[in-house]
Amino acid sequence: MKTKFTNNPITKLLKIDYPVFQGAMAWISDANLAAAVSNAGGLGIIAAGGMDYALIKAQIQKAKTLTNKPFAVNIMLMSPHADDVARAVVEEGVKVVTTGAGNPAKYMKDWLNAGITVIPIVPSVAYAKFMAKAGAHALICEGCEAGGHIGELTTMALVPQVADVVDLPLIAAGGIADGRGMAAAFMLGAAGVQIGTRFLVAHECGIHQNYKDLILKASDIGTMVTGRRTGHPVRGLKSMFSNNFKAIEDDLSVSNEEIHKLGAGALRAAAIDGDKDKGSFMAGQVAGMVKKEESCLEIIEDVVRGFLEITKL
Ligand code: TUI
Repeated sequence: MKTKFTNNPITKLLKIDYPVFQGAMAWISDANLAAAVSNAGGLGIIAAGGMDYALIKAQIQKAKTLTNKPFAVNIMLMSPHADDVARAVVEEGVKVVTTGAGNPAKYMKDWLNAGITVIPIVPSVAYAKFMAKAGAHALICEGCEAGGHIGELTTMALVPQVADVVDLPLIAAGGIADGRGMAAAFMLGAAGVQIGTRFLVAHECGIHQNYKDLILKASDIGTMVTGRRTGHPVRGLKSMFSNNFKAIEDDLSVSNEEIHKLGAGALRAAAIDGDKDKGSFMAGQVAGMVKKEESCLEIIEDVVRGFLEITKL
């Protein structure tokens, strides 16, 4: 199977076996999960969202002990620790950085000087063009089927429009959980995919079992978007938290600041405590397709096998 992707621009750029990235999920994607994905031949990504300087350094060092394969760090640009994390990846010699939820332009020079491969997540054509000009090596085009913080466009609409105007390898994200989604993404112009939600139930994913059980029993219409009013829309499982959040958000007497406070700590409550009342269980629309717990290797092999069957490569 490995030889099938020798001519793929993503596997060549990153020196990995399969052009399959594990989505960076704050409070979830740690060194253990990232290393398991990298060891399976994909690109494991440590999510620095929620981590300070000391914690991300420790996680990077841990990942180096768990895998000899390339792995990435995702820098969540809305994080108060973004500056520190941006420095930590240079100090630790991280080879690949992805960014999300904002503009990484102010870090690009340092990262490129350090020889880091930079792959920003983009939600629009304008942003894709901007990142290409800033020196990005590839782009993750994330549609609003994805879990977590999302843009306006679907993956189906975003990927081909970016492919038409940007001459960089593209990784499609949002709404992809199996080989069919991967094949569809390639038809749209992507050369790789990023998968988040399916990895939530990986054996190597250390989140609370309540979170995994909620994903396993989610239906196709099991997610909703909150936070549109604050300008930071987030997709997650329908829950006590998201329904409350939506009701308060619709109440115009409540200030944006108060709404922000509501969200604080909710990711941790979901991932670490499995708190069904207070937790924000972020997940993509494909949650309804995720039906069993598996290892990262089984997930990646199933996605790639499905892709190869459909495309007859
Ligand atoms: O970043 C994500 N997904 C995330 S981050 C996250 S942590 C969080 N916690 C609480 C509230 C909000 C977030 C959970 N999920 N995906 C990548 C992504 N990037 N989606 C959209 C964007 C994006 C949006 C605007 C990228 C660039 C951008 O630029 C605007 C600008 O000029 O700053």
